[in-house]
Amino acid sequence: MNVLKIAIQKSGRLSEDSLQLLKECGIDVKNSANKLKAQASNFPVEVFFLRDDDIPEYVQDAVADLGIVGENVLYEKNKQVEIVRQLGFGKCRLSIAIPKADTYNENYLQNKKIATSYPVLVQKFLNQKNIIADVHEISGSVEIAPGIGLANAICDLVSSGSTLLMNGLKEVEPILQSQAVLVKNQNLSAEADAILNKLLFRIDAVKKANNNKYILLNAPNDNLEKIISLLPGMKSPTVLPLAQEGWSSVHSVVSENDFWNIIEQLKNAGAQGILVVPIEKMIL
Ligand code: PRT
Ligand code: ZN
Repeated sequence: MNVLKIAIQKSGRLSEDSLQLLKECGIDVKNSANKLKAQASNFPVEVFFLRDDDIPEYVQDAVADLGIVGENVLYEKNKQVEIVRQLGFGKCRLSIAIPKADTYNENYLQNKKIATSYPVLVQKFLNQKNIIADVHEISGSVEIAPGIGLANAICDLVSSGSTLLMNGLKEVEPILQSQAVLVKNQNLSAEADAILNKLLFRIDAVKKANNNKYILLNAPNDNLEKIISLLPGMKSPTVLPLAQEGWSSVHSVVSENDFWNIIEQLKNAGAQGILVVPIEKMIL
């Protein structure tokens, strides 16, 4: 074995982000529409293009060493694989939804019929809540089930909520938060594990870079200490004198999460000419 086999979704909501992640890791994969697999030209991986539902089983059975799949599919299929990273894309939630006009309470689902493509996860939720209900598995267009009298409620993936809205439904109970994850076979060879570690090093650098911004600003020297205290940076900020006396240029890294908050505080502390630029890779 000298290549790591990675299964990703062939065509669907996770395909583009999965290929983009590999690309940002410097792995060049050509995705042509009818191909089942493709070998990267500059890294020892081979990419398999599959239906997302099949990925957990293929990774469990070592047809592929790794896979990228939504947590919703992973937990529904319940296969023996190990999650190695959450990837931060494909975010959605699996939720119970009911007709808009109905009032929801904890007894609502009792003895009702629930349509879903996720019978295992729905049954688990019902068991936890001690609710007896009829779980009706359908494979697509779950949201139309109440409207055509097939079910009283549904359980489906939601991201913006507009599909529910358009079908006269409302979300009443999220039962699972989901995002795409990287999973691995539980018995990887030492050789495969070594390639995986190289890949994870790159994925972590890309994820960190995406979660951070490089910031440059001009600071009056009188307020330099205050401004530096707002910018912890990787070690500490870089401070360079400006040509104009009494001013310095300060460079640092800020996290996407507290970005706007920090910018406001920096402005209040007298910072000017603030530039914020994306970071491509970040290695600590
Ligand atoms: O052909 P294949 O089996 O590979 O693809 P698929 O049709 O089963 O899956 P696909 O491409 O639709 O979704 C792949 C994965 O993307 C899912 O398993 C989730 O992990 C993730 N994901 C993220 C979503 C959504 N967001 C999402 N909104 N998957 C589906 N939806 C659907 C949902 O089912 C509903 O129909 O979008 C609609 C709701 O969207 P909003 O924005 O209107 O709320
Ligand atoms: Zn699918």
